[in-house]
Amino acid sequence: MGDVKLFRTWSSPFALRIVWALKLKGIESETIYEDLANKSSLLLEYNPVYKKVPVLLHNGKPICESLVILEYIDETWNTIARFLPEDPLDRATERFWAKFNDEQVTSSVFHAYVSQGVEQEEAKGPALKHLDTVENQLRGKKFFSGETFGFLDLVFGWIANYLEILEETGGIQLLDKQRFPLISAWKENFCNIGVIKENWPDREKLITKFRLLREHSISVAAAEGK
Ligand SMILES: N[C@@H](CCC(=O)N[C@@H](CS)C(=O)NCC(=O)O)C(=O)O
Repeated sequence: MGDVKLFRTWSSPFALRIVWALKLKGIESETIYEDLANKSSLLLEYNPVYKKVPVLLHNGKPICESLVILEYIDETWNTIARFLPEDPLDRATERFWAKFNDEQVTSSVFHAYVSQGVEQEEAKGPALKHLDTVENQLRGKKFFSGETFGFLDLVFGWIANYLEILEETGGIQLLDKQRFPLISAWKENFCNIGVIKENWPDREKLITKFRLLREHSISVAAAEGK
């Protein structure tokens, strides 16, 4: 397996994808916890472009960006628990939805989360529309990849837990069971997987962290006159 190290923070949903992936494949790794307010020189050396976590270090070589890391793990340890399907078209489709999640869904939800009042009501529109699209991806399926858990479940995994933290700390309701019955059912299936439920960050700590994060984002936006 070689030497595997993961640079992460305890709360990063992007890093959590990698924690799950390593555990699901049974890959032993060392964890290096970063303080993003005071990034280590190693993090800056290994991810000089984005300076973000997660970074996976395999035999001294860094791999950055969580979606890239997930694919690297899947290809390198390819005999156990494959995440991506074999068929090139199916693989391309899963990559498309992963990109949609990271570029559209997360940003629209986050925008609604850090907004207030009328602006928040308006920002809910695009977030809900994106979640409708995600809901449609689950039609006739137990997991995003079909009957079995796969790559897209790791990608959309944040919806199963972080979203309710955002709802609670942002005074916003998005994942209504009536409107999103398939996401709600998937959430239960997903959270019942041992590796998933055993590795969620502490809920109370997340609430405190996200409350502060939201207050900070709102005061920065106010100072900038937004
Ligand atoms: N696209 C990146 C996003 C990673 C990301 O945003 N990481 C955050 C923590 S959740 C970070 O390291 N932020 C530090 C910064 O922005 O300076 C990925 O998928 O890995």
